[in-house]
Amino acid sequence: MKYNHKTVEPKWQKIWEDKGVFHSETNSDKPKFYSLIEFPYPSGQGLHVGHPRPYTALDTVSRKRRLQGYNVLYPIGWDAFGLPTENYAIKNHIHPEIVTKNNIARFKKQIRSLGISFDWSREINTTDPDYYKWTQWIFLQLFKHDLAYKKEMAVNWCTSCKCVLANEEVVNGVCERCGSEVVHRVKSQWMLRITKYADRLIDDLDLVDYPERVKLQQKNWIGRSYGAEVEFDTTAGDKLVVYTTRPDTLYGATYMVVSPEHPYIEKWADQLKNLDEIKAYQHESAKKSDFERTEMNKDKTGVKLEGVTAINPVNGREIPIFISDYVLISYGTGAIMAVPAHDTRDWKFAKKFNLPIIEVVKGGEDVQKEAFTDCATGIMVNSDILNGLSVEDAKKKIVEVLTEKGIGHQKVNFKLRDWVFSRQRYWGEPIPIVKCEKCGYVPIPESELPLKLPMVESYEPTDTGESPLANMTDWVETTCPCCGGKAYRETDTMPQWAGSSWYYLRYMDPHNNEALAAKEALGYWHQVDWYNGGMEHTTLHLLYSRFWHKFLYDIGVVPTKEPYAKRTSHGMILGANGEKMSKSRGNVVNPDDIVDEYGADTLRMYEMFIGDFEKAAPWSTNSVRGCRKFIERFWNLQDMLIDGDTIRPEVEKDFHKTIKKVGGDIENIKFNTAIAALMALINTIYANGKINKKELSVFAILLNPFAPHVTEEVWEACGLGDGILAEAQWPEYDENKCVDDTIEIVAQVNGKIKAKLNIAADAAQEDVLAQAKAEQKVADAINGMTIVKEIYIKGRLVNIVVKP
Ligand code: ANZ
Ligand code: ZN
Repeated sequence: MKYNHKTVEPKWQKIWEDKGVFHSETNSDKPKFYSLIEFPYPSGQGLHVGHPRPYTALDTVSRKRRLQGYNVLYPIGWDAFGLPTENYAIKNHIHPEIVTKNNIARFKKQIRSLGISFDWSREINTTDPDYYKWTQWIFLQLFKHDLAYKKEMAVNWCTSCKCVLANEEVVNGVCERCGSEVVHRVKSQWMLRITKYADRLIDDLDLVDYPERVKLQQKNWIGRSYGAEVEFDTTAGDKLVVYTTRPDTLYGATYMVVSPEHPYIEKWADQLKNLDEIKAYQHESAKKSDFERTEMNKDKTGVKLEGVTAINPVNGREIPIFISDYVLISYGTGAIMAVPAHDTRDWKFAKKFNLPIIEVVKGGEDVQKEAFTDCATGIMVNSDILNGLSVEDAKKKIVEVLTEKGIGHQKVNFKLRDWVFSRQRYWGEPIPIVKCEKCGYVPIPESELPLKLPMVESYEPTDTGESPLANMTDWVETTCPCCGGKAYRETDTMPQWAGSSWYYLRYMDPHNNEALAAKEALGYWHQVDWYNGGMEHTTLHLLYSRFWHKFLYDIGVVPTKEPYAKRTSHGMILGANGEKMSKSRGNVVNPDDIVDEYGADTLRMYEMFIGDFEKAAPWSTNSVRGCRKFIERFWNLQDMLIDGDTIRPEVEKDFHKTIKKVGGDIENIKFNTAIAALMALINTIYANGKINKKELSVFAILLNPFAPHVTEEVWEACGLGDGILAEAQWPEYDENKCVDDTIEIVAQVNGKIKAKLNIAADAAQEDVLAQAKAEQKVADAINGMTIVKEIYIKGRLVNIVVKP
C-alpha cells in the first residue's frame, strides 16, 4: 500500500486533539518540562517556511521528553498588537481587531496542519482584554515603584511609521521595522527605568544557559564600563567634567572635545568668538544619526572653540576645546579628554587638526604613525608620578590622587538607556494613567482594568505626533481617581514589546481572572526550561522580558530571578539562491504547498535536516524530496516485518548506537545528524532484508519526534504496542552495546610514521585527524610548521604534510 499523507496526517491530528494527549497538567508526579518558542506575530502574509524551523525543533524536544515521562508544557499564542496590522487596517479600511482575528485563524489552520504538539487549551492572544488587563497591571506596578515615568526628551522618530522607536528598534540608523529614516524629535514620553536593572541584567547571565554569543550581545548592548570622571578647569570659569575609561592617560590629554549639544555652548555664547561657525556645525550634526556620528572610519570633523580653553589638571597645561560629532551627548558627560596617542578616534582627529600627540604608554607602535590602544601591556612614560607603572596600576594611582584632590572619582557607566515605552499609535495596550491638573499623573484603580481600547473611526497616525486616540474627546476626558476633578487619559499606547515581556507566565495559568497566574502555577512551572528564539531578539524582547521578570521577582510575583533557564537560537531559512526569502525576490516558499504535496512529516523532517540548526540555510526542493523518500522507506518497512520481541543480535549494536545518538543529538540541537543516524540505520535494515516488531517499534519511536504522523500510523497498522505511539516510552540503550569496533591505523608526518592510533572503525576524518594531532610525536613533528595538506585514507593511515 502506498503511503498517503493526505489521509494519515489529519487522522492523527484529530486523534491527538480528541484524546488531549498534549494537554499539560499543572501538578503531576512526573518531572515538568516547559519548552517555549517565540509566539508568532499573526501577519497578513500567513506562515512562511521560516516559522516551522523553531516550532519543529522544540516540538521534537517536547515529544521526546513526553515519551521519556515528562509533564511537558509546550504552548502557543499570538503576539498580535502592533504596526503591520494597524497599517494593513488603515489601507484596507478594516478594523485592526478584525484583521487580527482573520490572521490568527489563518495562522492557526496552518500551524495545526504541521502536527506540532502545542497545548491549544492554553492559547493566548495579547490583544484580548483578559490578557492585556495584566499587561496594564504590570505597568501600574512599575509606575508605583517609580520605574515608569514621563519625560520630555529627544527620541527616535520614524518618519514613515510616524511613531517613536526605542533605541533597540533603531538598527544602523534606520527603523528596524520599515527601514525608513529615523530622526530625533523632542517629545514627552513614558519611559521604563531598565537602567536600574543594568547590573543584574549582566551579572545574572551567570545563572542561565544561553549561547555565548547571546550573552555577549546582551553585555555589549548594556555596555558596562569602568572608568572615572575628571574635572578640568576652563578659562570660562566653569569646570568641564569628562568621563574616561583611561584615566591613566591623563598626562597625554592634549585637547578636549564636547558634544555639539553640550549645554556649555549656550552658556559660553558671549565668550565664543566663532559662535556662527559653531552654530552652523551644531546644525549639521543634528541631521546625523548617532550611528553615523560614531562610525570609526568616518572622516573626523569639528570646530575649535575660540575664546575658551581648558587646563589639564595634572600638568597645568592649557589645552584647546573642540566641538565634534564623534562625542555624543547621551553618553558619559557628553565631553571627553582626548588622548590621541592612545585612542584611534582622537588620533584621527588630532592628525586632521594638527594637534600634539604625546605618548604616555610605551610598548607598542610609534604613536606618531598609529594610536597604541592596548592597555594590557605597556609601561607609563611622560607621566610624572605614574612613570614606570603598568596601565592597571596607573589607573588606580591616578584615581586615588584625583579623589584626594577632589577633582575626580571612580565611575561606572552604561550604554543602556531607559526604555522609551510609549507609541503614538492606536493598535496597542492603552496606558492606564490619567493626567490631572491638580494631582499630576494618576494611575487608574486596578479594579478598572482592563482599560479597553475604544473603537475609533479613524486610526491613521497624525503628523502632529499624537495618537489617534487623542481625537476621542469622550474617552479622553475623565475624572481623576484621586481628587474627582477633571482629568485626561493618556492617549499613547504601549509598544509591541509589552505583551511579549511576560506572556510565558500567562501560559502557566492562562484563564486566571484574579491574577496574572496563580501562585501554585507559577511555583509549579517555575521558569521556562528551554526557550528558542531568533538572534534578532537578543537586545529587544529577550532583554525586555528579563527586565520585567526581575521586577516581578522583586515585588514577589514570580519565584525565580530569571525567566528562561536555557536559550537556543535558530538560523534563518533562506531562498534557494541563498538570499532572504521575500516577495520582491520571488523566492518565497509557502509551507502549505509543501504540506499539500509531500506532507507535514516531510516538511518537518526537511526543516530539521536542512543543516546546522544554529546557522542560516538555503531552501532546496530536491532535499525535500529526499526527506519524503526516507519517509516512504520507513513506511515500506512494513513489507519486511517479521515477528520478534527482542532486537536481533546482528543489528543490536546499530540500534543501541542510534538510540544513543538520536537522543543525545536532539538534546544538543543537532537535529540534522540525528536524522542522518536514522537514515544510516534504515540502510542497515534494508541491507539485512528484515525487521522484527521490536526493532520496528524502536525505530518508530526514535523517528516519532520528527515525523509523528507516519510513525503513529505504522505503530497502529503493525500493532507495535498498546495504545498510541504518543503515549509510548522512549527506548533505553545499553552503553556496552554502543562501543565502537576499533581498528589500528598509522599516523605519518611527511610520510614518516610517528604513531599508531586506535580509532573507531567509522570515525569521521576530522576526528581521526584531531586524534592524530593529539599524539605527542605527531604534535612535536608539526610544531612550528605550516600544515600544507591533511590526508586520511580510511581504515589505513593519516598523513600530515607540513613545511617550515
Ligand atoms: C580618554 C581616553 C584615552 C579614552 C584612551 C579612551 C582611550 P566606553 O568603553 O565606551 O565606555 N567617551 C566618553 N564619553 C564619550 C561620549 N559621550 N562620546 C564619545 N566618546 C566618549 O568608552 C569610554 C571612552 O570613550 C572614554 O575614555 C572616552 O575616551 C570616550 F587612550 O577618555 B576615553
Ligand atoms: Zn486629581
